[in-house]
Amino acid sequence: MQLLGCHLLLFAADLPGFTRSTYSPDHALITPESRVWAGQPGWKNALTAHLISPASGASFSMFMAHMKPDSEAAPAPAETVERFILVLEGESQATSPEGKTVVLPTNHYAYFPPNTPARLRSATGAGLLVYERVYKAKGNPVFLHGYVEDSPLLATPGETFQLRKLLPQTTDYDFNIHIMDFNPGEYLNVKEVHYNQHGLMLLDGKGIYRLADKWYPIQAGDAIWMAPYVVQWYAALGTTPSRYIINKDTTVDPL
Ligand code: UGY
Ligand code: MN
Repeated sequence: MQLLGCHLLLFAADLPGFTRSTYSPDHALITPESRVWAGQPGWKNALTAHLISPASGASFSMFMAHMKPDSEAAPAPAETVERFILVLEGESQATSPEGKTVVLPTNHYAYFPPNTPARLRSATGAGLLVYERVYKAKGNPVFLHGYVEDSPLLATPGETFQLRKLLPQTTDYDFNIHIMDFNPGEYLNVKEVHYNQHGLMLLDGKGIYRLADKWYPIQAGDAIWMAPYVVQWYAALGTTPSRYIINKDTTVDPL
């Protein structure tokens, strides 16, 4: 039976020793079967899986957090570290610096500036994608939160994808979080090369990601690390739209 092609395709992901994950100095693909869950100081009743961190040459960390019922996260570990979270499943709650409870269901996000009294917990359990980095600007970023779909679509001259930026585009914030939507068949017009680094997670759909001189089939749940200047390009394929989340440091002078 397993000699039939369709069976081989179905079982490929479960083959002992098989993974699509790959790492090179300028990019990495981290697929779900490669996530390693562990405890992390400050995360009570929660497990985290780091996908990208300074250990891979990045200037930021990107990790998943599995918050069990009645869990909480201490503030980001150093006073200079800022944190962004997107709720992938379940519901978490933040306490604003003013002490107000902010409910964060799936597809809601929150930004915690460095050294904030704002707190994060989950009463009933939640799955999060978390970005952390050392704050590099000299502004006054504040705690904020929102629902992804409420964020307005922005102009993308020359491109067909739809773009949302979840953080304010002011010099108070030294990075932004982009949500990019593609219909099947749409692709990046610019074959990008730039100084910014990216940590990406494909939230929906499937397609082909070009990184340097390699083309990777990817699907929802896959994460990608892009070092500065790596050639990057995406084409959405299949029958359903693609959505990805990606971080980008923007207001920091590359010098
Ligand atoms: O803004 C960006 O750099 C973004 N378009 N990059 C990407 O999607 N790989
Ligand atoms: Mn880019």
